[in-house]
Amino acid sequence: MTLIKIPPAWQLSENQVTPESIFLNRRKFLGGAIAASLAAVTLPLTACNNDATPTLNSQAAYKNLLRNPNFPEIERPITPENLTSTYNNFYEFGTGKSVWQEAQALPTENWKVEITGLVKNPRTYDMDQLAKKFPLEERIYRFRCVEAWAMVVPWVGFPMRLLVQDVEPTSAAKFVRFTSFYDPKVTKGGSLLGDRPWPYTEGLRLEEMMNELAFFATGIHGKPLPKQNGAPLRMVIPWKYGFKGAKSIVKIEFLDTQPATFWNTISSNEYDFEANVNPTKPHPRWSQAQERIVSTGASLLWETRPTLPFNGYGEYVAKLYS
Ligand SMILES: Nc1nc2c(c(=O)[nH]1)N[C@H]1C(S)=C(S)[C@@H](COP(=O)(O)O)O[C@H]1N2
Ligand SMILES: [Mo]
Repeated sequence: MTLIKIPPAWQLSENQVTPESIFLNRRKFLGGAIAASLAAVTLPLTACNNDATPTLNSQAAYKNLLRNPNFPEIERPITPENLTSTYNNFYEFGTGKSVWQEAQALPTENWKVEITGLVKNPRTYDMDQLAKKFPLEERIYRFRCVEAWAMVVPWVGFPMRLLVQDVEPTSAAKFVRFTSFYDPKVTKGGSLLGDRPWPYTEGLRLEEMMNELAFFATGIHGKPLPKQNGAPLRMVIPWKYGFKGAKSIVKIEFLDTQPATFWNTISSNEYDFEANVNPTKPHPRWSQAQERIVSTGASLLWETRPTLPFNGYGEYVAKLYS
């Protein structure tokens, strides 16, 4: 009935597997991969479009989610929902970490995302169209803010590469700019920072956007994204610092030159365009060698761990920078 009933071969483990069942699911995956790939050949893929597909904002789209077994639990526990939803950066709504209440002002109904620039098929998607086109999957990713705090987040969404293939960039496209929602009547925290280059924008090289890890999230913890986490659509680039992951995206533009971005424009020596997680490259005002795992209680008491190059994702992305 839903778009996620006929998974590709690699989408076999169930949502919300417990740590103990991970090994079982991996074995099931190895054993089932061949059968599933045969099934993928014989089953009509158009089955995805038959019934009324639940909207990305609705709870129903998040039933029976399939966790991508390439991104299962990692060596760190998943950050609990009460922390991912209350410890945030969203400067449109305020400068502190407790912006979740202010962020409830974000109007996520009838959301549209415009894809424009150097593409053969410019489009404006609403969230239903995105839901029909791109099957949702769950991925557990490390998350590392440039401020040296870290989480482990179970995102739900789809790989950016699928959207790129849908709009077909021309050969002139080399960069992509992502723009967040901004309306000073709503995003009232924006002015607290003084004069800033709003709206929030971020950018990637097209090759980075095409990498397997680059992800659009519509959900978290098996549910639609809360507004404070960037509903209804946000970027997740797990090998880069968190500021590269713009929230509440309204526009995606394919460009031939590197775009100016929010933090890079404000302070280019502190927030470079590339912004890959790198323990050996300190921020001008603090070391990046260690990170603090977001927990309850005083942040000074949080567990620290060594920062991993590319946030632990070198096997996927180091080739982009060699
Ligand atoms: N539009 C917008 N996107 C944003 C930000 C922001 O202030 N505005 N903050 C960034 C930073 S610095 C981080 S660390 C992450 C935080 O995401 P989270 O609150 O979901 O953990 O969002 C990023 N995306
Ligand atoms: Mo951040």
